[in-house]
Amino acid sequence: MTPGNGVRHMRCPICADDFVWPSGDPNIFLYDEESSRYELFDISGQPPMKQADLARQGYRQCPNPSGDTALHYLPATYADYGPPLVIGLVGAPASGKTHLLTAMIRQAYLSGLAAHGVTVSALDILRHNHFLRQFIKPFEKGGTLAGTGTGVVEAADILLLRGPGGDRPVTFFDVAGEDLESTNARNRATRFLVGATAVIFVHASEDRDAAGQLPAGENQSFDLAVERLRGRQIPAVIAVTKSDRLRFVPPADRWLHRGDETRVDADRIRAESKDVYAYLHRAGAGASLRPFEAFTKCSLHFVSASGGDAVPVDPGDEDSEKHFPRGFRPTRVLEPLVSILAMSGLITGLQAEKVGTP
Ligand SMILES: Nc1nc2c(ncn2[C@@H]2O[C@H](COP(=O)(O)OP(=O)(O)O)[C@@H](O)[C@H]2O)c(=O)[nH]1
Ligand SMILES: [Mg+2]
Ligand SMILES: [Zn+2]
Repeated sequence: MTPGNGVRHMRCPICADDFVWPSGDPNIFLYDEESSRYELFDISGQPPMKQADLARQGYRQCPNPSGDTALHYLPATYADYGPPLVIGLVGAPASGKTHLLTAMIRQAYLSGLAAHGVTVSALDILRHNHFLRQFIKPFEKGGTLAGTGTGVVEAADILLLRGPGGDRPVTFFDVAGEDLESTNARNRATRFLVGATAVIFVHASEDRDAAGQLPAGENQSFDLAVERLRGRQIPAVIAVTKSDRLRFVPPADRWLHRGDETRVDADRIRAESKDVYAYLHRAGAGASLRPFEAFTKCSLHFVSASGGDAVPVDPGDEDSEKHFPRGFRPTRVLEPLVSILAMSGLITGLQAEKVGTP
């Protein structure tokens, strides 16, 4: 990535354009809370310690050479680390993507990856604070999270993960399921797929429609993403979320009872993948298995973001707002991320190298 002359080509996670990173340019943007604006500062006059500190809080404006995206900013230190990871969530509307991502980032932040030698911090501090306020805090209070509006093109969060395989920026995308099902080629919301280095395919177990029926056997969001990613050998995982509904159903119950794993074991991940595969196959959700057929490295996981179904705030009124009165009990939400980190080389070792292989 960094040739001898120090020039570093980067791909912007937001607009997916490639450009030469302006390393050494002392002009960085700092966000001013009062005016809610990014303001340009020349930090070259500052002593080195202060420069480093300002850079950590600062931003660079993406030049977006193809000129197809509204003004956007990246953390000023984005290019100071190893190859960035860009992880996108793909799944039908209301499949549970936002709850899963929230539970996953929250737990990763609470040192949930420490057993794997991985630490987590916010790389884009503004973005992370927004994610914290918008999703993690309401989640902790037991509220249901707002649906993701269509047309979201920004990343949900940009973190710095430090692991045995190096320190790497990790950007997460969580767009609306409706956008993922759109066949409009000009739909910007799914452009993150161009720059994605890994995908979490999210399938909701036992989601029934208004008539109480299980959905028909297709999965348009998966199909469209698989088609667009065809030929790019990136790691993929299939997360069967809302698995709390399967807590009395073998063999899902056995996996859910294990809780978080403390080490990467390729055979165990393969065994869980087989069980999830069999579950989806039996449930008539063969269409949700397409990522497994399309990607050479793929693992499958039972997860639950909330630990149970949301119930109406007013028990007498099915249509009232819903919440989780006993709070959240996320189960195995980090396993899909751990698999991706192993398949991406951030978690290392003989076992990690075998994750996702048949
Ligand atoms: N039982 C159960 N319900 C969930 C879980 N995660 C999300 N839900 C419910 O599924 C609905 C859609 O979730 P959301 O994350 O907004 O889906 P998205 O549209 O894919 O982002 C919400 O009403 C949640 O209450 C879970 O792990 N278990
Ligand atoms: Mg959502
Ligand atoms: Zn950009």
